[in-house]
Formats: sequence, structure tokens, C-alpha cells
Amino acid sequence: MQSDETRKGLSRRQLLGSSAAVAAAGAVGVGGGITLTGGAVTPAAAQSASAEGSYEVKPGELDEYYVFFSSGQSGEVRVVGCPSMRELMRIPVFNRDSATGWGQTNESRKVLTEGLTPETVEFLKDRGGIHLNGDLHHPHPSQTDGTYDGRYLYANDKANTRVCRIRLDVMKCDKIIELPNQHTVHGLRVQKYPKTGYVFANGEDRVPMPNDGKTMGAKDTYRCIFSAIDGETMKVAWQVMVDGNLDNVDADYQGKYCFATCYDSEEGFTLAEMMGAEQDWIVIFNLQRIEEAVAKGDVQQINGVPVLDGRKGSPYTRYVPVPNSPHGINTAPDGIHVVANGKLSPTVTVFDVRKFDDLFDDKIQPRDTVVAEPELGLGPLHTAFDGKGNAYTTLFIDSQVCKWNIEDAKKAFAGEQVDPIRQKLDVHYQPGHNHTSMGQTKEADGKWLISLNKFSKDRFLNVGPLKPENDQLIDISGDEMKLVHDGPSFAEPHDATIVHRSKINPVHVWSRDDPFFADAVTQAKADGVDLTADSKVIRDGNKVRVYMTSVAPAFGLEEFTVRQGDEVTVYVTNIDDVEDLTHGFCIINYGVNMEVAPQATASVTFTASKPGVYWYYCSWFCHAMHMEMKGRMLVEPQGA
Ligand code: CUK
Ligand code: CUA
Repeated sequence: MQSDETRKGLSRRQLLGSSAAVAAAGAVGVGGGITLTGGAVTPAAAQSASAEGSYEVKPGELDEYYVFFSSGQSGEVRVVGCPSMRELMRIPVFNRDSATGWGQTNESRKVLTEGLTPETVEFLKDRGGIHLNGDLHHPHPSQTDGTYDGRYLYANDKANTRVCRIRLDVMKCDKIIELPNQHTVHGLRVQKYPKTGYVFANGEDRVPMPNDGKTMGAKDTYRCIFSAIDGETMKVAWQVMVDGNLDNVDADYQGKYCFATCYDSEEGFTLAEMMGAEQDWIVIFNLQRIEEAVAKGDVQQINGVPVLDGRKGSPYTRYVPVPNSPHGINTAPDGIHVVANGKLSPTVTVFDVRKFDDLFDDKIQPRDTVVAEPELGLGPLHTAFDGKGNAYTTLFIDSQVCKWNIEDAKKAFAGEQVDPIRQKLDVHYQPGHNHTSMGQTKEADGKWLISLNKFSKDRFLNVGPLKPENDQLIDISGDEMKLVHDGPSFAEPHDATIVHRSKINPVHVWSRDDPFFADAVTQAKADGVDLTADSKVIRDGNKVRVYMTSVAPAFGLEEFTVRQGDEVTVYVTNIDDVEDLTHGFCIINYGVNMEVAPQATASVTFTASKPGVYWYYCSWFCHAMHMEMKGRMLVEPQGA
């Protein structure tokens, strides 16, 4: 029966002829016979993307860089083009998404649930099975040999202690894990060398271990946990217990160390307590010593994870005092310098990673690793680099970006009369993170800087009490920083990475053997269904599996019948292989909607709890006859 329907759909489409198809193409950019050029880069586009010239990317031209923006408490990742600052795509991760069905499809629910701890699975039982919020701060692509390799992007969820992985070939999240023993994940960065490798994830808050409510008043039972996750298997490789707390993290270019800032060495519970001491510290983790200890079994197994004691005096860590409440920590592309940003102190502290070997061998004192500590202004939070020896530090309180020279800062620290500050540029307003093009790799190219500002106030038309943030694009290719673009963004990008487009190679349509929907393929095989050809209904007790193809502008089934109370799973396979020809599947008044991109299968499971006629329709505009791409779900009343 499906093939009849499918043929009907195809013939209708063919009957439309070229003029209707062209009209459809005009509206949505796809249609019979029209294919987009996709990722092909025209010479004009290649020329437009030079920082020395205009930042304008004209219609039809492509950007030179992908920017992966976090979205904070929105829980998603946003893909933006640089230098145009056009938003290209949103990748739902820790949020629910109405358009794509993220959080609703079986494929996304598997990603959202399979990495949760048993306690969280239990906790979510009467809450729909998945967390409905997340707080995504730090999106960082995988690296090989100190630069981006285009495989994955990792990010943290501060709200529910999770780490996600996004596949950059299809721009979908394929793994989410919850970190046991840890209470938050704030800072997240990846191992740069030899490859990722580890994903480093800072536990920001201290809680009793175990956190069972029995020792809440006993401060000495509180622990702070640092995690290293294997970026391939997405399993926790090991954890380290530390003194104080952990804010941001970064890694070296040698694969030997990673390091994190601590703003609460006081281990305080209140603001006053946390700000109490004049100095906090950074903690340095020795990866080789940790791996050896894990291999020897010199660890505690807690909730299935090897945990090492890295508190003061341990061989695995070193604590280096820095001025009060540091925030960001950033490794320079020279592979040598690491900058910890002062926040409450107007200074940044510069370390030389080559000295860390001697520090771990106790040949030098912790502060001997410091090679500069320039005073830059009020509220230094994060630093980016141009690969030419300059650093760019956000000054939150001053609402400025400060450009300074690392070598001059070292000279000044050694007593020479040198001012390392090159320029201060006003930004609007209150910057948090900033990021330079390729700046977190050894291929930093010094073209663009994005300042992610927390406030925008008068910079845009007023939209009420809740304002957007302001992501500003700054040209840093010349001697002077030049502000070239204001970009409003919704809550609340903390961080971004600017990746040259040559590093990222997404596919144009799905491959039919993609693991993302492998479960649907397996189930169909068991049911004797060919997903790309058959449209049929399989009843299995009170479970009903509805298989249908979709090809513009028709579903393989124009109707299907189930009984009230059935558990229904609808599998839709988009057999169109025209680039950009996405279909959707939405059942009216049943709260069901999902995206089905070309050559993908998507599925959704629900209980047919109310009887009657429910139209389903294609929710992604796909064809001149898109409005007609629909059918009826007939739910027979119980006892009928
Ligand atoms: S933190 Cu937000 S401005 Cu979460 Cu990276 Cu510094
Ligand atoms: Cu298919 Cu709209």
C-alpha cells in the first residue's frame, strides 16, 4: 500500500512541472531539479574573508570561519559565521527543541538518557525521564597535534553536571554523560596534544561525599572533583580530588599538564568567606603521574570511577598562589605561556609551562613558575592570543579589551621600564570571554577577536527589561584593534571558538548506515521492513510500529489506524536525497514533532491516549505542495 501512496506522491511532484518547482525553490531554496552548491567555496567568497579588507560578507558569499557559540542557560550550541556574524545553525543539546524534536525523538532521548547515573534516572522518573534545562558554557572542538581536527566538539552543562559531545560531520549531539561524584561542571577544555584524548572538566562546587544528606554540616566531608573524560569512549577516565574549588581549565601543547583556576581556596560557603583570602591559586595536574597511578590501581573506585587524592602534598598536583579570585586560564599558541586572569585583582599571572617539570620534581618553588604579572585594569576575566606575541584580556569592570605584549610583560616583571599595554578598546558592555580566530590552537592567525559582552543596554532597540547580550567583532589584523560589528545574542553565550572553515567538513545528507538512527534500522530489520522502501504498520501486542517513508510532497502513508491506549512508535525515513530537503513529522493536538533531514530516519514514541482523527503534517517547508504533505492518524476508541 505504501508504494501506491509513494507513487502518487512522486507523480504529483512530477506533474507539478518545472514552473511550480522553481516557485517552491524560490520560497525555500529547494525543489525539483534545483540543488544548492552547498559547501563549495567560490573564489569570491574566499577573497571576501580577509580581515584587512571589509568584514562584510556579501549575499551568496561564504564566511571564512565557523564560530561555535555556547548559549549558557539556553542549553544549546549555536553555529555562527565569521566575519559576517550570521547565525547559521542551532544545535540542541541540553535543551528541548520544538523544531527538531530534540528531547522527544527516540534518537535524542537515547543520547539524553544513556549517560545518566542510576540516581538521576530514578530522580527523573516522574519528571519525563530527561532534564529539561542545561547551562552550556564552554564549547571546544577536538584537536590533533595542537589544532582542530574537525571530529567533535565538547561542552559542559553547569546546571546538571553533564558533558556532551557533538559530531561535527552531522552537527548533532551524539553523547551526553553525567559525571558521578562531581556536583557541577564549569571549566571545560580539551587535550591539545597528541590529540583529544582527554576532555578536562572542572567541578566548581564542593559537596559532601557521598552527598546523601547525612554530613551536610561537616565541612571536612565536602569534596571538589576534577574529571578527565576519554573523548572517544565518553567515559570518565579518572577523577582527582582537590583542595579549594575549580573555575576554568586549560591544557598545554605538550600533553603533559592541564591547569585550573581556584577562586575559593577558603572553601567558604558565603560570598564574604570566598573573597576572604588575599590569594587563591591555580592547580596543575600532572597527567603522566596520574595515568601511572591509575594503571597501578593506586586509586579509590567511587561509583565506578577511579578517584585519586590530589589535595595538597600529593604527587599528582601542584598549587601555585595567585592574586585573589582568578577566573579564566588560557594557554598561548606559543606553547609556552599560560595566563591566569585576576578577576578581583587587576593583574593577570603568566606562567612558563617549561618550569612545571622542575616544580613537580620539587626543584623550584611554586611561584618560580611565574614569569610576568602585568596590571591591566579592573576585572580581567579571559585572555585570547593573536599568535604574534600579543594577548587580549577582557576587563569586565572597565568594559574594555586590553591588548598587551607577553615579552614586554616579562621584561617589566624582570624589572625593566617597559609598558606591556598596547591598546585598550571600549566594548559594550562588560565582557566575559573573548576569543581570537584559531586562537586556542598553535595556528592562531591574528585576524579576528570576538568579545562576548554580558550587557547591551543602549546598543540595540529596546526589547523590554530582558536585554540581549552583545557579541562584538573586532579586527585585530592591524596594529590597532578596530570594532567592526555589534551582534545581539540571546541568553547567554559564555564562550566561543573560532575555527577556520578548512577544519570542518560536514556532510550534505545523512548516510543510511549512520549510527545516529541505527536502533531504528535494527528494529525495522526485525520487523522485516525496508525503511527506504516500505510504509506499513506492525502490531506487536499493544505496541504499534508505524513505518513510513517521506518524499516530497508525500508521506508513505496517508493514514494509519491505532487503538486508544496503544504505545505507538512512528518511524519516518526521508528518502529524498536532495541536499537541504528536510521533512518534518508533526501530529496535531498530540504534542509530536520532529525533523527528518535527507536520508535520515527519525522516530518518536507516544501513547495514543485520546481517540479520534488527528492529522499529521510535514512541518518543514519542502515543496510547492508542502501544505498537502499530510495524513490522518485514526485512533479507535477503547472497546470499539
Ligand atoms: S565562565 Cu562565563 S564569562 Cu562559565 Cu567561561 Cu567566564
Ligand atoms: Cu515535506 Cu514539507
